[in-house]
Order: sequence, then structure tokens, then C-alpha cells
Amino acid sequence: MLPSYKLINQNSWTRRQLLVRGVTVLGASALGTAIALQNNRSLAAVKIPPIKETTSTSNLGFNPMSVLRDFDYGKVKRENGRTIREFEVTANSSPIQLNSAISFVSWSLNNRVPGPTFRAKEGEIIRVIFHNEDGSSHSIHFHGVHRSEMDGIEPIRRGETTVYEFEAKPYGVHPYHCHVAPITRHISKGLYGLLIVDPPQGRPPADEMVLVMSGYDLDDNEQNELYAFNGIPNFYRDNPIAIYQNQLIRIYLLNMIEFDPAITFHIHANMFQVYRTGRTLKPCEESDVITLGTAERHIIEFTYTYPGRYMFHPHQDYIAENGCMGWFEVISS
Ligand SMILES: [Cu+2]
Repeated sequence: MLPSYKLINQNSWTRRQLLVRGVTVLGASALGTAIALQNNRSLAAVKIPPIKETTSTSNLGFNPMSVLRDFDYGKVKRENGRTIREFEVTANSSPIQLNSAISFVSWSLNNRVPGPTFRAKEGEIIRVIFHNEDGSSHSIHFHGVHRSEMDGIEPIRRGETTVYEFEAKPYGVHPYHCHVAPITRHISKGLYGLLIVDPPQGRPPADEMVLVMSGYDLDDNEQNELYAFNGIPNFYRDNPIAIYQNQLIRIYLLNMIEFDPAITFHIHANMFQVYRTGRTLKPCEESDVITLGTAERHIIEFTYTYPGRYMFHPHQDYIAENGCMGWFEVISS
């Protein structure tokens, strides 16, 4: 187990990197911050099951199992008494394998779809250095509260770099996406992701993960033919997400599906607590289905009592049947 003082310097370590090093991973609300230490809270260890994959990820372009628990805390600096989190992001075109038959040229950020999950504490300064190495113009528009100059709607041309800088506020779950027209095309080709702003007091330790739902319009008819969690259709159907029985699971959930006005998210054989837009510290409601319009996002939390395999998917079954489907493999703890 990591000595607790290590937490202060963990900002450049992703949870995945910790896993690779065989280290017990502490609650992500504590990762990258000293918040919990300052508050003198007890830090319960969160156990992450070993990751087994049955699908080869070598030709996918990136690994959705890494995307799941990969939080980017940026490079931390102190300037004028403020904590700065500096993130480097590059837009590019990259082929991804949507299924055995379809290779798709995505527009990606740091060669993954969705882009990196940026994470900061409320009140810190976020600085995103955005390089556009793609042939088309792109931008990054963040949700949240900031000045108009930082709204990310100006196209950044090929070969150009810009810097977006703003205070991380308010705490919650904020999507980001390219805002160059036609926006439906720029988003559905892959230019989106999540910014998590942690509340000052943090959240209780949990096995935390990100699920971003998206669609692929393969023939430009303004309808999606394929759907996915974290970029690759059916990846978590073929590679169930292992979680431990009786451990709190926290999902940062985002709907970035264009063309379908709204979808739901449903888990089997359980109920979840909803923190709408991540803007509350106490749950707003309990359900096993929640509706999300495009760009809507929530934190949901749940614990499985019984080991076994449980599906999760939108309850629009044609969307689930065309790629937005997965399993939790609940392991005895
Ligand atoms: Cu774009």
C-alpha cells in the first residue's frame, strides 16, 4: 500500500499506471490531491480487480479498459499563489477499429475517443494547451463557468496552438467538445470528453470510472449506425468490467450521442444514487434508469451485493443492440 504522504505527489500518476505497478489504488477522490489529508479523513483503500481482456486492443487504436479508470490530473505548478493544472492536448485524425469489419477515421484528442478525462479541484486554475495537428480546424469548448474569450468556439487551424485557461468551477461533471461547424460531425467523429471538478472536501473513496456514450454516423445520413461506451462498440460486452462485491462504484456518466435527442442509462439487478450534473454532495434520487439528453451528465453510485454478471445499457434497445452495451462482472470480495 502507498504511504499516505505519496498522495501529494501523485498528480502525474494515472490510476492505470498505479495498477501496472501492482500498487493498491487509493480512492480517486483522494488521488492527486491532499484534500482528504487536510481534512484528516480516514483513507479507506479501494481495491481494483485485475484487468482481463479477451479482445485484442492492438488494432483498436487505444484501449477502452484504460480509458475507463484513467484520470488526467495534469502537470501541477504554483503561480502567484494559485495551483495551476496544465494539460497538453493534441487533435489529430486516427483510425479506430469499430468492429471486425469497420475501420473508421476518427478525430481524436491524444489519440483516444473520448479524449482525456481532465480532473482538478474546484478553485484551481486549468490551463489546456491545445495543438491542432489535424487537417481540419477544431477547438475545445468546455462547459462550466468562464470568460467569453475562453469559451472555445473560435476555430483553431491546422498546425496552430492555443491556450484555454480558466478557474475550475463549479464542482461537478462538465463535458468538453469541439465547437467547429458542423458540430454534429466534429462531435460524432470523436472530439469530446469529460472535465471532472472535484468538490473542495472530495467525495468518499470508491472504485471510480468514466462511461461516455457516443454514436457513429458512418454514412453521413444524420443517423447513427453504431453506438459505444468509451469509443469502441461492444467493448465492455466482450470484455466485462470487473468490480468487487460490496464496494462503492462511482460512475461519471456522459451522453455525447448526436442525432438521438435523448437516451437512458440502466443497470441490471440494482438501484443507483444520482448526483445530477455532479453538482451535489448528497444524492438527488434513486433509480435504475436515468434519462440524459445530449451533453447531459451525472454521477451515479451503486454497490453490488451478489456476485455475478450484470448488464448495463441504454433502455433504447436498438442503441444497446448496436454497440452501447456492457457487463459488470461482480467478483466476491
Ligand atoms: Cu472539430
